[in-house]
Amino acid sequence: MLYGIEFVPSDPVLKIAHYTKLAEENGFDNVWITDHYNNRDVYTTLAVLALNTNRIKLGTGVTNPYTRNNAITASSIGAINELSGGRAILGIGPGDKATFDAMGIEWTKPLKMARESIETIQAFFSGKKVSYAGDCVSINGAKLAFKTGKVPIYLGAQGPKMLELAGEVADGVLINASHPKDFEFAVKQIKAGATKAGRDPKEVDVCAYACFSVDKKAEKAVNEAKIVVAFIVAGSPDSVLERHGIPTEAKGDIGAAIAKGDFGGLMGLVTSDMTDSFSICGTPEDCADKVEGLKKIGVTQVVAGSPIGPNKETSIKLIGKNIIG
Ligand code: F42
Repeated sequence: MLYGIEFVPSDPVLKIAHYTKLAEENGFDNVWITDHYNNRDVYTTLAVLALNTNRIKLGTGVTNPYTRNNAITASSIGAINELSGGRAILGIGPGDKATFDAMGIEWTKPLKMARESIETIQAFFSGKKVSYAGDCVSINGAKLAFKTGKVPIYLGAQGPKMLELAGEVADGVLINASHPKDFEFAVKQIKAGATKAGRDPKEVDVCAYACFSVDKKAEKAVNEAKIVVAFIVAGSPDSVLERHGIPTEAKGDIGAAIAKGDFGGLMGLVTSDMTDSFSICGTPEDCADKVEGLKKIGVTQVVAGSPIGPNKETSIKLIGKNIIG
């Protein structure tokens, strides 16, 4: 099992650099930095991390092809690969519609856009002059003036077609989920895609990009996870809630509490079924058991995503000592 950690650059870059160094010292293999326009820029953050670490792999977790041209993405992550001595990973996905609406960017054909972008960026990494005339992507003879190396590409995916696409074309897949039921479904889809493309499914790093919260006191860890879980429930398709036996009406109540900013009320609406379905949380032993369950189903990397725990430094050390080992 590989271990990753997610940081959101809503925190200052130097604070993330401190946490990332600590994660490296505690045995984490990968750090993933989210990409939303309202936070600090993902490549600025990764550049600082590259200079402050020696071993940990550095990924966008995840960028998207709507806000940045694919040539720019290839150049940006290529520079991070050079700066870090070959430790970069490009996590890419179709992105978050709500933030694109706010930016005035039209969000069309996410599946097609993802496929065409991966194909284009792979062509840039090979050092060729790139011409691509797709439905969503158009590049007319662009070529990077430096060698990026072949940076692995991971696709952010939850839906059946996106997961299948990851199996066909990506080196890894970042799946926003925490429960074995979701991975049973996901692994089947990834395998189908890999088989269709004549690939060995084992080539694909299957990452549980999980809401993670660990503390020596289970209750503290669970409470810390509740707000993130509430947002996951509110944003989940009904089919996902039904898969976990969670009443779909809960989505409306939780959505209303979020809209009102009633975070106290939210804590009472998030049930233990919800935290169990949508997070890995509890004591180090509880979390280690859940990780073991995911490994059996075919997960090859667990990413400790927000909130990580009530105290990030303590939680990073607990994961290092008790889970990564
Ligand atoms: N998004 C961000 O913007 N920033 C982040 O930092 C970020 C991090 C992140 C980490 C892990 C992760 O798993 C996702 C993350 N995301 C982040 C979200 C990510 O960018 C993607 O939006 C998300 O992973 C994609 O979710 P999804 O697999 O459910 O895909 C959606 C778009 C979907 O509807 N998929 C359908 C499916 O079955 O998979 C396919 C829909 C389809 O077929 N569409 C057709 C097409 O061509 O696109 C068009 C259909 C039509 O009618 O036009």
